[in-house]
Amino acid sequence: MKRAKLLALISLTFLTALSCRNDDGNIEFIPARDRGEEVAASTTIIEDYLQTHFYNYEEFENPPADFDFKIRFDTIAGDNSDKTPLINQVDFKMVPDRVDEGVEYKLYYLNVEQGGGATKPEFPDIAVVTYEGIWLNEENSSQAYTNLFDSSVVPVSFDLTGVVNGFQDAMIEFNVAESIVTNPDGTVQPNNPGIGAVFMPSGLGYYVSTPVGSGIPVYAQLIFTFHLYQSRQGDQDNDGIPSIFEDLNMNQLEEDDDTDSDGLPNFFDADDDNDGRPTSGEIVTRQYINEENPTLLPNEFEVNREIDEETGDLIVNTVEYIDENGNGIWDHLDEDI
Ligand SMILES: [Ca+2]
Ligand SMILES: [Ca+2]
Ligand SMILES: [Ca+2]
Ligand SMILES: [Ca+2]
Repeated sequence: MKRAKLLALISLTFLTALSCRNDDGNIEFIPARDRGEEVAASTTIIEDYLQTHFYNYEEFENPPADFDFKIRFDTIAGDNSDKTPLINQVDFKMVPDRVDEGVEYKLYYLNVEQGGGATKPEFPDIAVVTYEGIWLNEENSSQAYTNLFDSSVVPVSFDLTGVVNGFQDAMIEFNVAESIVTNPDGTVQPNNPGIGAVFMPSGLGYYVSTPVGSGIPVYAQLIFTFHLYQSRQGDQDNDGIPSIFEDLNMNQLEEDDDTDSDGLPNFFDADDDNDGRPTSGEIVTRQYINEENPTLLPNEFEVNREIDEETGDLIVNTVEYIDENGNGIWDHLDEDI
């Protein structure tokens, strides 16, 4: 299936030039547009869409018997000219560009249902969603204005550090479903999931790094609608420290913490200080079984808690950081020990 590949973006590499053939048939490189300058253009295109479109809010208010709770957009025109435009119903937040420091986006998102579960995904977690991805094109008049490029009606898991940034930024605003019901035929259904949409400027989408064969134009703004089912904690480098703890400067970005400056951010680095001892060997992980409030050591932190499906036991997972030489630097971040 191509769907997982499409949404995924190798977020650590960014193209800075586009190649194309000139009139003589030779390959020419065109520098990518200035990311800061592109912000205003993206915002205008998205706001124009939000002003001229509405979603099926009436169906959500009074759901028909067979309603699938999918968000659908349409143009405000004709019979629908009295509909409330999206611009009056969306929220927004300011989000940093991941490439150029100082560049910021106004990221619009639509919160149709917050989600009835207790937790929200953290930005480096793994989210289970159904979704549709649409690109918005104003670059090339020979292509359609909007086009569905990717979707999944069955729930799929996405590593939020590996998808387009605007999707990550939106997902952390929603709660997971209250519960997941498994039907007799094996399909699953969420009970009270997070339901929403995000309208992302190209700089938080693919910019010029559009997936090969996807047909997404460069600089396209993207719209994703989604149902958020579940999420689980990410530990992408499997070093025993959840990725949320590896965001040392706590700026909600996984890309810019790299203790040993080896180009691998800490969340993706199994030897964070490059001293040859893996991080997993420089920390202590523990499990407490059926202890609601275990007494933790001074430098021991709760990582997560889960219920063992077979035994029903409550398991509290912890990590203890060590500073063996007492120099104030945790061993797993200390290249000297
Ligand atoms: Ca980790
Ligand atoms: Ca590193
Ligand atoms: Ca690490
Ligand atoms: Ca060390």
